[in-house]
Amino acid sequence: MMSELHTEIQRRRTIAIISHPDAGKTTLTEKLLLYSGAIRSAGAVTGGKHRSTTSDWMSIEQERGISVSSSAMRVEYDGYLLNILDTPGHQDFSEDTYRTLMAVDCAIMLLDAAKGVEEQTVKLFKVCRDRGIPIITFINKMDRPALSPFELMDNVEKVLGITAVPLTYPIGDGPGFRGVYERSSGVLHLFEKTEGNKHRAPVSTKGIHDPSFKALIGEDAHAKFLEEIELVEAALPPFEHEAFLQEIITPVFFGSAITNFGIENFLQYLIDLAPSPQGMGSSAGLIAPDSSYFSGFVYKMQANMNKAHRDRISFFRIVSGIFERGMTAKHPRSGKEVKINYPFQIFGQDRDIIDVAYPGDVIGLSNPGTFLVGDVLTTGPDFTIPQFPRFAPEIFAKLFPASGSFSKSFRKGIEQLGEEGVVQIFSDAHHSPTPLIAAVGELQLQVFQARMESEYNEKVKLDRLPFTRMRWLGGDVKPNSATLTFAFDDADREVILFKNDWEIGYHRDRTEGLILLDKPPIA
Ligand SMILES: Nc1nc2c(ncn2[C@@H]2O[C@H](COP(=O)(O)OP(=O)(O)OP(=O)(O)O)[C@@H](O)[C@H]2O)c(=O)[nH]1
Ligand SMILES: [Mg+2]
Repeated sequence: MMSELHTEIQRRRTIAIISHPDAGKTTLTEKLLLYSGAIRSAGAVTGGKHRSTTSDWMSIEQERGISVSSSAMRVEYDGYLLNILDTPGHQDFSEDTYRTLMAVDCAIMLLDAAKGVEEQTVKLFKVCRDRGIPIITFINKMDRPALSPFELMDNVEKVLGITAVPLTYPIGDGPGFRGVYERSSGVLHLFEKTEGNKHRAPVSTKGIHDPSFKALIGEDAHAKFLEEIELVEAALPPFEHEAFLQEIITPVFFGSAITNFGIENFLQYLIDLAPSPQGMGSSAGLIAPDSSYFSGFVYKMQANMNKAHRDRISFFRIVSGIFERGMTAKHPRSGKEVKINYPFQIFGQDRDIIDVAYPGDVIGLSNPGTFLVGDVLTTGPDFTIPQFPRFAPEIFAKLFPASGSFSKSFRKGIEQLGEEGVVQIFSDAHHSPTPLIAAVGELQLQVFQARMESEYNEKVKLDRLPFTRMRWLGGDVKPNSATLTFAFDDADREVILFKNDWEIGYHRDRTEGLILLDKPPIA
């Protein structure tokens, strides 16, 4: 039993793919699925007519070609099991991305080779650092004119403060990008494009002095390339796995997800580099993956993943022990025992019932109404995990059904999408049926409207409200003002909406004992 658990832990890797919008996360995810054999032909996120990838399965994602929600995929490669979580890059959806980062042991940080480290990458990098997640860097879009490899590595070191150690080195860039040089073996991996990039790119491996390689790129380019490699070997620190795990260095890879150049090699490195499932810090101390009891937590909710089922799935990361279908576990938040009869293995939009799962696995649970993000299940001691990040909303609107009638599906849509965190839902001071919705960014409102229409068949109208701040009351003292707008959150805690920071300060100065919090008070 224990040795089964150890073996299964050792062969698992749970990894999130993160970056600034548009660096190619979804495209890379799709290609990792292709190269691991999980899919036969890769869909694409392109400007073209056919837009479909495994991880961007929502219709709004396919229409717009951006990810709005994180998704989970599982692949098997070389005897290893990888749980790959693709995340949205846009900052309006970063709450979802931050939650996903709670569920992984390693992150792939993508950079656009022409742009280097971008604003959103910096924020996500910091979250990984805070959580102690080691980071593998993949420099993508080498098939486009790129910054030089040295500029890119310098950029990573200066902006992020981590030592960049390339394990591969690109051969050319833009139309002249041929493949990558693998430093550990000294071997060149030269690729050829395929029609539509749907299938594996044919690869040939050669030595660096091979005459056919010299002929391929030309004598001058060859001489320059040899010089660069010499410089790399002389100037760069060696790669040390321990320093990577401690986030002192990040291994760097170069490639082009769209043309499949540099992917196979990268997949192998992912398995070698990424740590196996780690324990989780909790109120009961560190929960080790090889604990004798089963435990884990919900990091995400998603409604209507599958038109045939129309249900809500809780994405659950297993932290310790062996999970078996039909087992009963304690749900400490409610104090109840929960039986899990329908655990799923998730693959983008698809799902299969699974019978057994191990630490590191992300499984889908369908227990309607039982779980919220952050909930724990355990067959051992009760524990809670650190609070999930919650962002203070800055955009507010009053919500109406366009039809004028408050139907059952209107209420259901609000409840379920609110639970998912697509937007935050508040009721007004009179608990009237027209709720207030709150969001961090504009795109969230658009996604909410689109999903209300496509998933709940409800056209909704939003009347924007002139507020930019919301605060929870941290005590009994309330500001005495007839002009302020009060509301209640999903747990019936009172909040106040403000037009700006100045207004917050104004009331703080005039009301003795007033406590205003930008996060819900901890119960
Ligand atoms: N030239 C080139 N384009 C690429 C490459 N990888 C992705 N793209 C294109 O870049 C655009 C964005 O790709 P996505 O994979 O959707 O990027 P993403 O990081 O998932 O974007 P978000 O999830 O919205 O943050 C698409 O048009 C892709 O076709 C690449 O290696 N080379
Ligand atoms: Mg994406």
